[in-house]
Amino acid sequence: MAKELRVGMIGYGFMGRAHSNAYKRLNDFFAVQHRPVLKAVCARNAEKAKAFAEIWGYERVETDWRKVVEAPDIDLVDIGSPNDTHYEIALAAAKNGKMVLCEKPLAMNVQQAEEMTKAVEAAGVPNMVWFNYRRVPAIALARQIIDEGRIGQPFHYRATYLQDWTISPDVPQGGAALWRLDASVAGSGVTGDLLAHSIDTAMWLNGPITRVVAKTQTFVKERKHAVTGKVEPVQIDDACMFLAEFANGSMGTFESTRYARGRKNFNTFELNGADGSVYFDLEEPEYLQFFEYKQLQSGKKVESHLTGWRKIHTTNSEHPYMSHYWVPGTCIGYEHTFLNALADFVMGIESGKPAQPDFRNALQTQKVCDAVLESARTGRWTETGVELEAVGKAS
Ligand code: SOE
Repeated sequence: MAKELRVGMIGYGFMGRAHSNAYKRLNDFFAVQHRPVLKAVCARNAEKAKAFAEIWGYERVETDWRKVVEAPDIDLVDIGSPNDTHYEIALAAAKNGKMVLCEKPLAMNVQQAEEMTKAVEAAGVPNMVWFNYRRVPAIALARQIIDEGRIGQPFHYRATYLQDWTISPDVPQGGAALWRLDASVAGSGVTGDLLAHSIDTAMWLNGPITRVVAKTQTFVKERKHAVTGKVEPVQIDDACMFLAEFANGSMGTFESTRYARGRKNFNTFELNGADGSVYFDLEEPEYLQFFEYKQLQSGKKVESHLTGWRKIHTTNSEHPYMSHYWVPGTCIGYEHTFLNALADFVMGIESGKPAQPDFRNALQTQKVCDAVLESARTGRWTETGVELEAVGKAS
């Protein structure tokens, strides 16, 4: 008998849609005991929220998030609204004993993220942050390959996350879909928005980042605010590059911008170790590239004339998540990364082994983001203060 998981969704933007799709499709693809019920969607604009509720099948609309977090018929509060709202909603949701799912980045800064982590832990409520790229089958396969010891001692980690949608100085800052350009709402620019993804993936694959040195740049200095119409100084980082040291002794480079003409969502990483390397590029999401220096032949590891990069099409049923979908050779898409994340979360509730990244794990990513921004301000190497334990724990 299915157990209802009654959802209160805060926000109806890009992420409100991506998360809602996951709730709707969960039971079609995953044999879990819980059945999501879309109870309420909340947004300030009642008309838009109503239209959203009709499309996605939410039973009711609220315009005050407090009504959702206090409602007795809600089990899970999903925070898909802009970054400056995460803190207050998460604290109230935890206080009311709700499960909390939160869009990335967890918070505006480490201080908020720490309080949010304490709140969900004190309340003992299941929690997770939607770092969806961990759920790309090819990225999950990279983790498996690393765990199997096939990369050997890691030396280099290289990540890029490039987009191009803010190049025009005519793009306004603030308002509706443009809040990502408004530092008072987003907290930061590409560091919290894009590098948070790269950092989450990097620490999941290669362990804690201990020190960073960073440089940020703001190319367009002033933009019109979409709501007030005033031309105001731009406070976000348009681009950010940083060097990193990992606890395992390897070193990393991270590059992110929204000014890379032609790059729409170019999210890549490469890890080079003594015995092998992995490379991933989100523009070819179903492929993982793997280089194995020595291969097993007659029980011995040898380098041969056939040694080279392999481009693995991660669509077989033995690849992560793929047994839930179609036949080998057929792909899944961006939306399935959210579905896979939700499935992991629900299976975590059912098995008692919580899915990652929970708030404490995402707090570590927030620490790296804050250290990056601090380093960009001072020009100095900066300790991240990442709790090694919290990154190292189960996936
Ligand atoms: C920014 O353009 C953005 O929408 C991010 O906010 C998402 O987290 C990322 O996955 C896609 O790009």
